[in-house]
Amino acid sequence: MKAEASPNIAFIKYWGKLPAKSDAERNLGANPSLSLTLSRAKTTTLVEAVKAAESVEVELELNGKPASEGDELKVRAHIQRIVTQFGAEPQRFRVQTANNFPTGVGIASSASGFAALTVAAAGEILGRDKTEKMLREDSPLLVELARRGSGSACRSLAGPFVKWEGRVAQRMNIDWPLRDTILILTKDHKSVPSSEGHTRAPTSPHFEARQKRLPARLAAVEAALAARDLGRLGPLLEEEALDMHEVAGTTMPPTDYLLPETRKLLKLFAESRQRDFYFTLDAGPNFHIISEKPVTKDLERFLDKAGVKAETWEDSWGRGATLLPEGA
Ligand code: 2P0
Repeated sequence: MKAEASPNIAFIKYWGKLPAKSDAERNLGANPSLSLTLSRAKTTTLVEAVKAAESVEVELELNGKPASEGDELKVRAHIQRIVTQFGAEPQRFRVQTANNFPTGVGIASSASGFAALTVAAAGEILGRDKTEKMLREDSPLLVELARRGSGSACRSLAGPFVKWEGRVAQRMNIDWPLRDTILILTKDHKSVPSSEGHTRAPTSPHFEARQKRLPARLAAVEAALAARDLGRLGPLLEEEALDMHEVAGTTMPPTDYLLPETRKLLKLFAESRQRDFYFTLDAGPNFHIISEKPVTKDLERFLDKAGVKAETWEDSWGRGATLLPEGA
C-alpha cells in the first residue's frame, strides 16, 4: 500500500534522548517537543508484500535507485517491528520511497520517511480501513511505531501542530495557516547524523540548563499558538533554535551544523528587529522562515544584504500522513 507524509519543523526541539534498554524505549525524547507539519514537501512510500519468507526481507528503492545496505537494514528493522507488533507472518516486502524535496539538508526527511513507511506498512499488513481508522483516531500504537523508527517521525503522523511528550504525540486543537519558507544554503548532506547528535547532546555543559529552561519556553510557545500571535511566537522560535545549536556546538566532540553563510544571516536577523517573519533551524545550516504572509521578496533583500545565495522552498501547514488511494 502507498502512503504519503510530510516533514515537520520543530518549534521546541527534540535534542537528546532518554537511555533505552529495549526497542520499546527507543527514541524517547529527553524533553517534550512541539512542531509544525508541512504539506508541500512529501515522502511517498510504497510497501508491498511480494511473497512469503522465513524472516522479514526487504528490497528497497530510494528515489528510484537501489538503496545502500545501511538504509535497507534500517527499513528492514522497522518493518520487522511492525510485523511483530501486529502478529503478521514474515514476508518479502518491496519498498519504494521517494522525496519530492532535497534529502538530508535540514528538511526533516527522516521524520516524513519513517512516518510514511509506518503508515504504508501498517496499511499493507492490517488493511486500509483499520489503518485509516488508526490515523483518524491519532492511534497511540502508530505513534509508538513511528517514534521507534525515528523520534521526530511520530510528529509527522498528524498536523498542523503536534506536541510530543514521552510516548504520546497528539495534534493540538489549533488551526493557524503558518508558512515555512525554507532557505536552502546548501544541499550537502550533514556530516553528523541526528542520531549521533542526540547521543552527544548530554555532554554539552549547556544541556542541563536547557532542560530547565524548556518547560517555561514550551508553555510560552503553546500560549502564543493558542493566541495566534506571531509577534510573541517568533522570538521564542529564534531563541529555541539558537539554544539547541548552542548545545549541539558545545558537545564532546562538538556538532556544529552551521555554515559561515548561516552565521552571516543570523547576524542580520539579530540586527533587524522590525519584521513579521522569524527563523528556526533544524539539525542543519538551512533556515526555516516562519510567517503568516508570503515573504519571498523580503528574504531576497535579506540574502542580498548578507551576500548569501540560497534556493527557497515555500511550504506551509499540513494535516499529517495519509494512505493514498488504490492506483495512485
Ligand atoms: C526535532 N531534530 O525536534 C529535532 C531538532 C533535529 C533538530 O528530531 O535518532 O531524525 O531518528 O530519533 O528524529 C532529528 O532527529 O532522530 C530531530 P532519531 P531524528 O525535529
